[in-house]
Amino acid sequence: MFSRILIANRGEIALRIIRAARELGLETVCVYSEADRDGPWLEQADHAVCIGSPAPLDSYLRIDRIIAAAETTKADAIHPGYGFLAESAEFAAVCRDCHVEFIGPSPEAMALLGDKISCRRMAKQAGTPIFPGSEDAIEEESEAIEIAHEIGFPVIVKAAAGGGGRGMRVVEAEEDLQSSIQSAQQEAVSAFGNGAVYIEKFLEKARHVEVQCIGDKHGQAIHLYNRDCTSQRRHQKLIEEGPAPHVPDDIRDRVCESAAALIRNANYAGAATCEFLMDRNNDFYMLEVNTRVQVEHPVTEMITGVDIVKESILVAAGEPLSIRQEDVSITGHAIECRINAEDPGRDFMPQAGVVETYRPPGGYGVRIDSHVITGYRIPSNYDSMIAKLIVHGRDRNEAIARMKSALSEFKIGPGKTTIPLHLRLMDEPCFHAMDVDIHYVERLLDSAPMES
Ligand code: MV4
Repeated sequence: MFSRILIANRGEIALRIIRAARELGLETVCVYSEADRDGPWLEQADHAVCIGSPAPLDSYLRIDRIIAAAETTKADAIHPGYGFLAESAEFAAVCRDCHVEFIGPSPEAMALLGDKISCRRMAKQAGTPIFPGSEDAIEEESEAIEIAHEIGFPVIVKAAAGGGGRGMRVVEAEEDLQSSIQSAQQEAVSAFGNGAVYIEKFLEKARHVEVQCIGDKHGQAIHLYNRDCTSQRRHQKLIEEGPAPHVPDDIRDRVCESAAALIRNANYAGAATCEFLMDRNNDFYMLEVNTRVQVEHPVTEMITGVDIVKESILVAAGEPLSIRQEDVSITGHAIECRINAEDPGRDFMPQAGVVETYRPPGGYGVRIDSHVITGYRIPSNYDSMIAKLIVHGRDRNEAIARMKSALSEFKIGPGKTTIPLHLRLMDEPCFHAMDVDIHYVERLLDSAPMES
């Protein structure tokens, strides 16, 4: 087992990792930027090392400085959290070369699943459902036309190295195919340094359902059931819940088991999430695999009782998974609302500045993951998420009622937050009925904007 881990992240996830490490009896080192000098989470760490100026490229993305901090503080492992270097195979490889354990998958497993063309190939072998489409990168316009006619328009052109909605083109008809492939290739080269693109069937209306998985270094991998993340805006999730509502048990189990098989076949150690779209017939199609712990992992912790962050540290240290698949079961329902320092009435304009009022809710079944305290100054350099409010209930209706109560109790100011939007969504009939698709929040906001 490790004795000291370095946390290459900030904010709520840094605090979440500190708490998990402390429970395991491990010391923690946080690296931080000059903008985070007064970060409240740093007080909870055993050591803190400044690694540069506020711009992420000068601090949280500086592999050399993070490794130097690990060496000078004698940390034996690095947890990357999410964002920043979490999905950098290069960072994982440098950690290995420097004899510090990367808390996450091997660079090989990360590369295999991070490239969406090889991930699709792995998924096919594991029996994980994918969209009909190309098996290799598009080399010639003629193959693209052939595949597009096979699967039928509309199709979508995607970058193998893309993700989170970057480098995609929807193509409605053959005459637009070539130009879309070319522009997607160009965008992929400049954004990711890899111009490989592929095509698959485009699905217009769908729900976003994902499967939480975790693997160890002994060839074991299990799933921790699923979450629905359909409530999103511009590829930023707003609400996540689990288990995903209205997925029949037999389909859920089949998809979850296929996701665990994919992770197992990739020799994957650590937490992973397989993302899917689900159509109105409850058919599933894998989109991509996220090779890191996710923002919404608490939803799964609340319904399974598995501490995903602790488990990911243990498997990185070489421990076998502490639970077997047959020991994982779901209790009740959990919902997470992301509280962002943004004004939903002004196109989600970021609200940097001092938090003068911070009164979080509490009570039975309420969990807050946040690094914020009264007087905290939100820097303008980073993500605007300042808290995650997670509630657990015996069923979905109880969880919704508990979320409404907790949201109404949560006071943050003077800057605006997403709390009023969440209160509105918790009352939407379409949310209650799960009569939703990945575009419903944007449609609601277009038809009736929030007040500022
Ligand atoms: C798709 C799709 C429809 N059909 N693929 C967006 C981010 C990346 N993870 C994949 N994405 C999509 N892939 C096919 N074949 C629609 C999206 C998509 C989306 C997916 C999940 C959550 C929100 C989304 C918003 C717009 C588009």
